[in-house]
Amino acid sequence: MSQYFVKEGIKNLHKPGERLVTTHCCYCGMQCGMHIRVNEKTGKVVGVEPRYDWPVTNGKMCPKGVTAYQTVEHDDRILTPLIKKNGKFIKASWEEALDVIEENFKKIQHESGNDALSVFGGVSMTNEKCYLVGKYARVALRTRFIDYNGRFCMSSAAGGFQRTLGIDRGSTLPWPELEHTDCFFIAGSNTAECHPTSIQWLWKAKDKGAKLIVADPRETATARVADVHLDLKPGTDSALANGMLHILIKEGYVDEEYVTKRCNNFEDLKKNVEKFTPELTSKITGVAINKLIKAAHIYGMSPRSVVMFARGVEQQSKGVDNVALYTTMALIRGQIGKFASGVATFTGQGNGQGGREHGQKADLLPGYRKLTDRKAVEYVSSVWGIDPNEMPKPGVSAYEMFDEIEKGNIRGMHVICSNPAVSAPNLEHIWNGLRKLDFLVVSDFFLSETAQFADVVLPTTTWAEDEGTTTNLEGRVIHIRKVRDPLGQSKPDWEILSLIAKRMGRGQFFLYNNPKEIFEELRIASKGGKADYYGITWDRIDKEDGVFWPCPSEDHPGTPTMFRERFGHPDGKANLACVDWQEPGETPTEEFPLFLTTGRVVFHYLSGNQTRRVSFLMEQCPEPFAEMHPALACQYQLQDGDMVRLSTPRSEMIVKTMITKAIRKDTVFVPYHWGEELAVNQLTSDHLDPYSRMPEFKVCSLKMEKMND
Ligand SMILES: Nc1nc2c(c(=O)[nH]1)N[C@H]1C(S)=C(S)[C@@H](COP(=O)(O)OP(=O)(O)OC[C@H]3O[C@@H](n4cnc5c(=O)[nH]c(N)nc54)[C@H](O)[C@@H]3O)O[C@H]1N2
Ligand SMILES: Nc1nc2c(c(=O)[nH]1)N[C@H]1C(S)=C(S)[C@@H](COP(=O)(O)OP(=O)(O)OC[C@H]3O[C@@H](n4cnc5c(=O)[nH]c(N)nc54)[C@H](O)[C@@H]3O)O[C@H]1N2
Ligand code: SF4
Ligand SMILES: [Mo]
Repeated sequence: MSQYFVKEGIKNLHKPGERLVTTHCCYCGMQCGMHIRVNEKTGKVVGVEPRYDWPVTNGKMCPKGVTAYQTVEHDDRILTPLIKKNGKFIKASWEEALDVIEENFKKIQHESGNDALSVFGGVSMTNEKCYLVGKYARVALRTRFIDYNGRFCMSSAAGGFQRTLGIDRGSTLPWPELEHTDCFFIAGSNTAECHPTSIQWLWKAKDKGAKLIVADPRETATARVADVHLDLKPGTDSALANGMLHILIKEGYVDEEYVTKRCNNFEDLKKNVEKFTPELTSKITGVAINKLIKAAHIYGMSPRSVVMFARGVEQQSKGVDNVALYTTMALIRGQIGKFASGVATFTGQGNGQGGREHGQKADLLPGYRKLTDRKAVEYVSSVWGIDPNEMPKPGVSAYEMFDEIEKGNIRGMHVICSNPAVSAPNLEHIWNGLRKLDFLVVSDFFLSETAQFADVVLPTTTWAEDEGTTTNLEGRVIHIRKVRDPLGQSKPDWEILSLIAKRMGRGQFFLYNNPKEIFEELRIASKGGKADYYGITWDRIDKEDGVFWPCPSEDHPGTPTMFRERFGHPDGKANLACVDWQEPGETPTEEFPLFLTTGRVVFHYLSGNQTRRVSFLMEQCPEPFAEMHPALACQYQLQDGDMVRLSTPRSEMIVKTMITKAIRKDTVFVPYHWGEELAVNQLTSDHLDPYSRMPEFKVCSLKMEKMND
């Protein structure tokens, strides 16, 4: 078979002189199926067609997905390594760039020890690459300091699922079953803008009479069509979930048999939620009592329900508690492990699920093994061929690596597939850290805001120039295909890491000829772990429309529905969450009287380093804005489009106002897809969840002032 795979039966999409390559979108966790159009003569990527026979997305795509192909051949692509000399980037050969990296990495480690180097990874990469980033840090650089952008994204969901269910798989059910769900309880997810192609499942279910409850301080497009919109104050999800649990228990909606057989802590839970009467819950959350009661009744009465959430509840200093409590709502209704029901977080990045399982996290090894578990260290060391005593200890979380830079403990960093100069909180601290580093390497295909700080920039390939697998938001491992050869001198990340490993004298551990060989090693490294990929092969993925982990052997069918019989804790039971509501890290004060919350718009992706280069998307949404209610605008004498200064205890920025009734009167929302003076992360706080170490991007206190003309 040629290296370019085309599924049969799509001949009608073919244009003369072109071939179609079947793959998936590079952006969000939906991983929509698509065919990329390639001009046969030039080998260039020229367009895209949706893939109608992909069972998760059925030919649906969003504005980012249909323009993603434009980034591949984009004029801004970095096509050679760049070395900074006298403050300017100079084009260089790979040998020159690797010489500089080897010299500086070795110098820093010689002077300050192995842990003076660090790695900041990302999960827009395939499983093969994410796996290799973890191995690169621990085996090639031999440092304990590695973490990744998923810390900003999925870590509270991971923590909440581990605590309650014992295994963190983003969804306990496959997406197409959602069509048969009777009730969706969606908290802190702007589904229509951030996972747009999920909406088809909601519509299908709604056509059959399904009910929709949405908890969000904003009336998002999804909240607008909800049966109940719980318009809570930012940072009050634990109170809301406890309040819902209170009503569900009081009104007899508990599945007693399921709870007795499959859950721990029910008596404690009853005591814990006792005080969360509708009155108290309403007082804390600001949601009207009748809405709370209506939502609980609709949810409680539905035979098949799904509790879903996203960063709105997770990017808080109590994010793990929030996730554990919302998951508990699904547990007491006996919904997990059954058809068309369960619990799911909307995984953010394309490989946000797979990328958090294979060792990019400061404390994790492949297959979700813990670095603090001696047996796990011994097993993975044996796969890697190193002495277990050589395995570095756990490091610190993504944001906390910048504290280590400030203290002088970390002196060098390799950023691979992330743009923290835009996307990390409290940017002043991040910018200072990036400036303070003695040596910074950035691997990217576009010169990001972070790359501007670098000493060496390494040109990587886009997702269309390499092959591999990702794991979508359902937990389904899927195939990303190579569409064209690497542009210019760019190289896939796995090859770059192997080259640096060789320069560091560790090349013998990185002898790969292609990504498939890495996947074969990953299968073994994950074998027996919670996220077991051992039974998954690339062939199976193609034949079976993806394979769901855990899949411990090649004759195992994979696991579309999690927890049918047992949960992931040693006793096989789920742990119901008993936690109180606590205030967010920062609350409004006299000087900063409003809430600021941040997030996304449909037209841009994360730090915007990719989508800000696509003209259609920039035409639709060229700049950030401060979304606020007309009543708030009136109080500040603001018209739509007026400029306002937004300040928090850390910093300030100036943006345009966008007036809409679709937000609480005490809350201002700003999207975060822009850099430098337009970066809202200048304002966000450095409060971290104590368990997941996830930053509180969703809540801080805000002062607003009208700018004089
Ligand atoms: N268009 C687009 N789609 C994307 C992305 C993108 O950048 N752009 N990024 C992808 C990634 S990596 C991620 S992580 C996901 C994120 O997907 P989402 O989490 O859906 O997106 P956000 O905009 O971050 O936040 C979701 C909602 O949380 C609400 N919210 C704010 N504060 C609170 C609160 O205290 N409680 C509750 N209950 N809700 C609150 C906001 O009003 C917002 O509507 O999207 C993925 N998809
Ligand atoms: N205020 C605020 N801040 C937030 C959030 C929020 O809601 N509010 N959300 C947080 C969340 S959920 C997330 S996920 C983070 C994401 O934040 P970032 O990690 O900054 O996300 P991206 O913009 O995707 O950055 C990825 C970079 O890697 C490059 N890239 C893409 N693919 C590859 C590849 O295969 N290899 C290499 N080497 N490079 C590649 C892209 O060009 C881009 O520059 O932002 C977080 N920051
Ligand atoms: S929904 Fe997500 S995966 Fe699908 S086209 Fe849009 S950005 Fe791509
Ligand atoms: Mo994310």
